[in-house]
Amino acid sequence: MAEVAVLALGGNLGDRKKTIKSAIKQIKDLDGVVLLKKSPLFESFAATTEGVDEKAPRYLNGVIQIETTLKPGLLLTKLREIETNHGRVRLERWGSRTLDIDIITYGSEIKSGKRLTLPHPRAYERAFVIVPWAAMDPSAKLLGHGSVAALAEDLKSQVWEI
Ligand code: A4P
Ligand code: MG
Repeated sequence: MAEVAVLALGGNLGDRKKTIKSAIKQIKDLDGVVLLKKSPLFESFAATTEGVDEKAPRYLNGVIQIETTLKPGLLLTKLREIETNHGRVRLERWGSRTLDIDIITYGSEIKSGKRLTLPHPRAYERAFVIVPWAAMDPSAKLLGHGSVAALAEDLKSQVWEI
């Protein structure tokens, strides 16, 4: 059965726009995935484990909505491969990266696993996820947090469209 999922893409190293566009194309080309919607891209300062770092390279972020027959675990594996194809190296948590792809929601699935937590546990408070999502889908709801557009109202000063 096909489910609708929301994916967030972001990066702060290299040609960020080119990387995100290329990653969206590779996601679209996966067997069992149809691209439904994509957001505009927004820039923001890096959120690090130490707080907001205005001196670190700025991130570019966007979200997409897909329909997929891939189960969440397999989808995550495919997305990790696409990150690696774009030069992602894992050095430190929340460290600079060419490309990060997170699964924000997968249908109405709720799970808290070692490898995968759904919905993404930090999505609701992240301007770089919520603001593009609201722009892409003004009527979207995030399980446990309600209207994405309402969440975006409080977060929109932290990101800018480029
Ligand atoms: N994982 C669990 N649930 C999920 C999910 N729903 N989607 C696990 C994707 N992955 C999920 O991720 C760490 C682990 O999370 C994986 O092993 C996966 O099994 P990672 O991509 O290896 O590392 P990460 O991205 O550094 O960690 P994490 O915890 O995903 O961080 P976030 O919350 O994604 O934050 N600042 C700006 N401005 N823009 C950004 O995009 N991104 C981050 C990363 C930090 N600061 C940022 C941005
Ligand atoms: Mg991540």
